[in-house]
Amino acid sequence: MKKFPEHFLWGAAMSAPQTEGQSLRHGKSASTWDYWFAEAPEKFNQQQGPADTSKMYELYAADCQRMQAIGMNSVRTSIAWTRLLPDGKTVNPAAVTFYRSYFQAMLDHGVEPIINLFHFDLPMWLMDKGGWENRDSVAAFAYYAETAFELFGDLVKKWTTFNEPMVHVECGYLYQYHYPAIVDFKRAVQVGYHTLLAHARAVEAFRKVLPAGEIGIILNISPSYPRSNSAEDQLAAQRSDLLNTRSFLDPAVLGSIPEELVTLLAENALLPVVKTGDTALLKENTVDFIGLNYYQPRRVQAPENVAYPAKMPHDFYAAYDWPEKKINPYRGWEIYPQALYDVAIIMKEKYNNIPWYVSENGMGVADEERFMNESGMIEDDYRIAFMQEHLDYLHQGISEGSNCFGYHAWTFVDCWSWLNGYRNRYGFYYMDLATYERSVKKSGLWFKAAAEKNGF
Ligand code: BGP
Repeated sequence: MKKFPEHFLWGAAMSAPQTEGQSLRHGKSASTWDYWFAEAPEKFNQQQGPADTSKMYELYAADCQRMQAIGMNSVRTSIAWTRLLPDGKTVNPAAVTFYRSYFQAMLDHGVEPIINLFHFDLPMWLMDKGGWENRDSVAAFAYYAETAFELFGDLVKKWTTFNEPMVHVECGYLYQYHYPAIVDFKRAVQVGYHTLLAHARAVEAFRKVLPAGEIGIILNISPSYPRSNSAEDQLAAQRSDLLNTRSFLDPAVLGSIPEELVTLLAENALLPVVKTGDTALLKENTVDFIGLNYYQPRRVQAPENVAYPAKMPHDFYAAYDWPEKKINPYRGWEIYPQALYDVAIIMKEKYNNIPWYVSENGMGVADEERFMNESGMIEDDYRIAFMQEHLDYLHQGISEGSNCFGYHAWTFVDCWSWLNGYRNRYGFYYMDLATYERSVKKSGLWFKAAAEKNGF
């Protein structure tokens, strides 16, 4: 039996925009997702928009019971900025009532809340002023963060600033999966830089308001594995990690942007506008812990025939189709659990063995109803195998001294996802789209047993 450390967090991750529903109601204003779905529905591979998602605004009390029923001792979700501060300044009393009752319900069911502030859902009023490209977004976010800490800090002890900040940078400003769907490397760098400053300003506010609490940031990590040992392929892998991971991880944990990244950006005329005081802000506001979302690795090789200065990140590393890769046939992503061991060792050796946890890991499955048995239960043995393999490698990293304190699956109940709607199901609970009824999957029962034994 593989035992995990004492007080290990067993849980699942979610986000406000993907689960709450009641968007644009009860005082909530529009996020870029509400706006974009109304303006350009053809972009969305789905019928359902962000309006109702999993109806947790109404169903949260029963959902907290369901969390407890599958052994979850913790959960991560986010606050919707547009619900708490619809105009960026005025607190919405309905939001305070809702979030306080929701977080209290978690606590009443023995589920520790980890509350995140931003999960891709930028307020439209801020987007209209240039969004993260406008430096005023930094102060606006810090104000929102401070307000949330003051209103909910008595209930919530563990906070995170952003979920996968690199995703809104690249999807919004390079690859056109998020609004405003622009393709401009230099603007993407500026957006990323302001996001980083906003994160540091929120940490600064946190130290004043909740000195006894803990704050972190959640980053997506896809370790880059080079095609060969050649110097060119190795450099491509290093640059991929530098741009995709170290750009946020180094400043968050070590207090500064890597020198190699500054040089690379300078050489390609991509440096953002920086102000006096920024370096000190980053240095003085490092985090207490890190959350890492891991789904799949990156396989990279040296790019060919690129003219510099670079126009896109892929001018620094090209994708490589590793012939031995194992694919999730229901979502298309590579399955490579060994990466969790590698990540554990990187955190130990390169990041001062800072406390960290797996903040998302999961297996998306399209048309999952095909695995429903006669009694209506989804028999997701593939997901059980997926989690077990990942936890195996994580356990190995922990037994070699990596300071990992938890594992959160994506996700608790099947949820709405950005451009994909409900196509890829990830939940421990299946959700019927017509009735919103939830029913536990086989993986939920497996998870309960693992959580109760603190291992498997
Ligand atoms: C992560 C996001 C989640 C969720 C998940 C699954 O990157 O933090 O919000 O969407 O990916 O992705 P998808 O639903 O596209 O399969």
